[in-house]
Amino acid sequence: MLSDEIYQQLAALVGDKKITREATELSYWGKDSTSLIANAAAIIFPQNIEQLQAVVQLANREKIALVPSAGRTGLSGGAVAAQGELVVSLRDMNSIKQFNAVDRTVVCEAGVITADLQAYAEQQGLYYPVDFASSGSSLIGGNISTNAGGIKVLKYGMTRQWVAGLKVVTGAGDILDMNKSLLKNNTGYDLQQLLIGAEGTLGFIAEATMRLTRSPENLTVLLLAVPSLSALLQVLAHFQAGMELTAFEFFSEQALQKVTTQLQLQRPCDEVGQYYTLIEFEAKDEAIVDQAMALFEQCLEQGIALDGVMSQSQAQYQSLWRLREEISSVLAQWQPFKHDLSVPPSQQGEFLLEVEKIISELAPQYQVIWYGHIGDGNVHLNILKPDELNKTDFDLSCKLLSEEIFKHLASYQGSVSAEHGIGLLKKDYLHYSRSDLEIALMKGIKQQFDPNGIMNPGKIFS
Ligand code: 2HG
Ligand code: ZN
Repeated sequence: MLSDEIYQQLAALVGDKKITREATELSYWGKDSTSLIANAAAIIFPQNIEQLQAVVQLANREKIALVPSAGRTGLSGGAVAAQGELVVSLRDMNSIKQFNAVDRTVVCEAGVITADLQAYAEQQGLYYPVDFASSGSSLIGGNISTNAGGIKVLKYGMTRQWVAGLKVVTGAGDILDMNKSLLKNNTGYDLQQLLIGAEGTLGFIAEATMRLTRSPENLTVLLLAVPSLSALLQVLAHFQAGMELTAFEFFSEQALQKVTTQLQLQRPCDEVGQYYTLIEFEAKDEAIVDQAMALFEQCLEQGIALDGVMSQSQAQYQSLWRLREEISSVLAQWQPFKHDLSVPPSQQGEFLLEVEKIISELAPQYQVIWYGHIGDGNVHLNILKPDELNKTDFDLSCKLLSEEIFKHLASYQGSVSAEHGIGLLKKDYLHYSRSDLEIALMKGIKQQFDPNGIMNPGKIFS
């Protein structure tokens, strides 16, 4: 915990109004979207990179542990101050500084909201393609620190792909300016890449140059009901062979039921599938729409799709997407135990069935909901808490289940966290996805960037 003297020194760096240790503020700012409990010493809001650097330098002198905080939408506990750390929020460093139409890049501070960057890109006639349900509150710095993925990874990749340059305050308190905006720069180790996905364990991302791209034309979705998982994967192969897709998402009948019931939405089609897929593409011209319809009809003929609907308007496009995007927030009331897994799409069929078998044998009373970005190999598994169990007992039993699931995942060389990061919640399972040598090298890298171990201690590994 911070002494009064250090607190006053911090206040002198940023101003009295930009630091607080008021209890309600601490519990709000001290955590992310997980159910972990915040135990923060104080929360500080630097206004610029010089103030941020001064805070990190003071923290090094006084050995104060820091938790970088962005939009606090994380699901792995990466931004939770669980051990009396000082939370450093980059919320106020939120200006979009410079746009370059020729390079198609924009320089923004870490606190820019993802949706604001998307809107800014649109004003320039361009597009920032990394997108997810929490884009209205997540911040670019957090997106970069977690290498956020989302619903359009199939076509556009993850956040990493859109970072052209970074300006960082390292854990040692140095400003590392790699904000170069070069597409080609083969001059040795790419240090910038180390910061992307480092979950704030190496330093603070203060500013980034983000790439923009051409705006997609007339995005359209086709929602199909499918009879089984193997049919779903055949639909994926069929569409990918036939046309370019911007997204291929899926969710189970149980997920659809929860969303339509809770939000009082219409079911999308008459037939009931075991799963549904949302296939998104750019309907640039009639020929593409005809091609999508032809592929859909072939799926019906082959019995790998049961029914479907194609969006005919922007409103219908949005209402179909809503069925997928609302799942996570609708499920929150069941306090689910979450997994964010990836195995190659070709292995998904076998993998999901084996996970279901593990759960039905070890915990048959648990309801399992599958959804996610199956087109890129990333599935979300939410295990719902039965009413009669308390959360602690439920989480404990799910941890035992998880070991079995992860042993199985490791045999596919899958990932224990496809897009949500490791944070606090997944660190016990890191070894299922990364070798001892990899973990040792990661620790060595941390030592270089953060010699006093003040940056987000205990996240990713202990
Ligand atoms: C999504 O794809 C998010 O909806 C959240 O990554 C997943 O809450 C989850 O498990
Ligand atoms: Zn997701």
